[in-house]
Amino acid sequence: MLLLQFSTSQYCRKARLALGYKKISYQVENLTPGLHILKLKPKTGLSTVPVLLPQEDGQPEVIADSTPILKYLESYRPLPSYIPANHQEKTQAWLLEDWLDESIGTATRFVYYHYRLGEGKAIDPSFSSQLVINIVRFQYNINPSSVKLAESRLENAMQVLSPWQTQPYLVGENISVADIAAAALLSPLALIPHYRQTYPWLFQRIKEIHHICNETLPPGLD
Ligand SMILES: N[C@@H](CCC(=O)N[C@@H](CS)C(=O)NCC(=O)O)C(=O)O
Repeated sequence: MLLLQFSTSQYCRKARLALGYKKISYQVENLTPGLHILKLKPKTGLSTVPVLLPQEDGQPEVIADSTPILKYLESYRPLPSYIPANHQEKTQAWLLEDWLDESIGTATRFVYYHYRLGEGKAIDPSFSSQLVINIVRFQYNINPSSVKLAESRLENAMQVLSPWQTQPYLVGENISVADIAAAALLSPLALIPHYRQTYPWLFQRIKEIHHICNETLPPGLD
């Protein structure tokens, strides 16, 4: 299988966690931001990574978006499963996955890029890095007001994710798509001291999920 990705994208990390959990061997192709559209648009009609190319007879040619990728991998290799068998837990896990994708992954992006341009500039002050960050800021309309809203969404998210304070998994007794999504999509916060100091349990769980999924730890936790 081939995963088209940006190496630093937390949505691509989510796909890698799923591939790693299922012990599926794969290769990655790192796309160049900006030029990625030329490669992706004709294949998927979208401009976002991750995109998975199974490259096997009898399999779909292309799967775009991290959620369909997780669903596809579950059907491709059902065991070990990251979807609860219990109906209520399954619904809960997918609900959390969708909320993490649509709301919390975006809020994390806003807060993270805002930090990288200000207090966190020293992480990589190079011209090329700051240029990419500025393009992302422009693309997603990241400004002090939208960052403030994102920060308050993240504070709320910590309440929703509070089961992680006392138990290893967000839903039920086993790892689920909710843990995989949370571990990937919140991982950029590991570089921001406020979150590290206020929510140490969050980063402990992120580390544990990465170990279970055989995935390299994100920057700040490595
Ligand atoms: N809902 C999508 C979100 C993916 C996403 O936002 N990817 C970003 C990188 S983190 C991207 O490809 N941005 C480039 C663009 O929008 O052109 C998923 O889960 O795959």
